[in-house]
Amino acid sequence: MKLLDAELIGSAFKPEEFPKTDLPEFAFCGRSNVGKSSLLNTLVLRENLAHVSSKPGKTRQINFYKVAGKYIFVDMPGFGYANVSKDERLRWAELNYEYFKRRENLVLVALLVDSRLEPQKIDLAQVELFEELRRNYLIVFTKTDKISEDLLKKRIKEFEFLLQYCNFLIEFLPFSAVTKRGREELLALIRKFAEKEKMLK
Ligand SMILES: Nc1nc2c(ncn2[C@@H]2O[C@H](COP(=O)(O)OP(=O)(O)O)[C@@H](O)[C@H]2O)c(=O)[nH]1
Ligand SMILES: [Mg+2]
Repeated sequence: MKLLDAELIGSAFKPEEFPKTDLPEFAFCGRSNVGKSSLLNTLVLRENLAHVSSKPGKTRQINFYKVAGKYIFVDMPGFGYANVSKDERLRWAELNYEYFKRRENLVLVALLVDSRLEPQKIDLAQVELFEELRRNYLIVFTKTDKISEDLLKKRIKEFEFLLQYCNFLIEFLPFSAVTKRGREELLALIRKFAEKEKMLK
């Protein structure tokens, strides 16, 4: 397994702060505590690229990383944390919308969902946004080391049923930061989408 070098190239609290880049971009999003920081660290094999925190809902800004000199990985702020004000929630929703609407080099979004939970409304709202904005996305099931293979199959079926008419869904990907399940598959998908983007340019 290779260690990828990663460098923070920008943080944005508002759209004007999005960095200008010309590399293919990949965004990672999901509810607070879903395992996003752990997944990002597993992908680049770093201990602390994205801060793994025990306090959910702390990161409000969008963080942009240049990875392996070839990609931009974007760490979106976690959502769905109960203990935030209405103002904060609105601010998050606007930043989230503007990001997915505006980013020209964004080629693929990974929406992380906790494999232990039934499909959540707030995650399905993100799916609707990606469909509306015509963004390719995959659903990553996190923490699969915590559930049985039978439950995982059932979970995937539930999502398959709900998302059967979606046009921009690429695939469902089981993942675990503990066993590193799904890491190679996710990196392969990222390479594939980056190549495709290069050929289109
Ligand atoms: N068992 C297990 N725990 C995980 C996994 N990924 C994250 N966690 C734990 O879930 C909690 C939240 O993880 P974190 O990556 O900070 O989530 P974030 O808020 O989405 O960035 C932490 O206690 C992690 O150790 C996983 O794949 N398996
Ligand atoms: Mg985090």
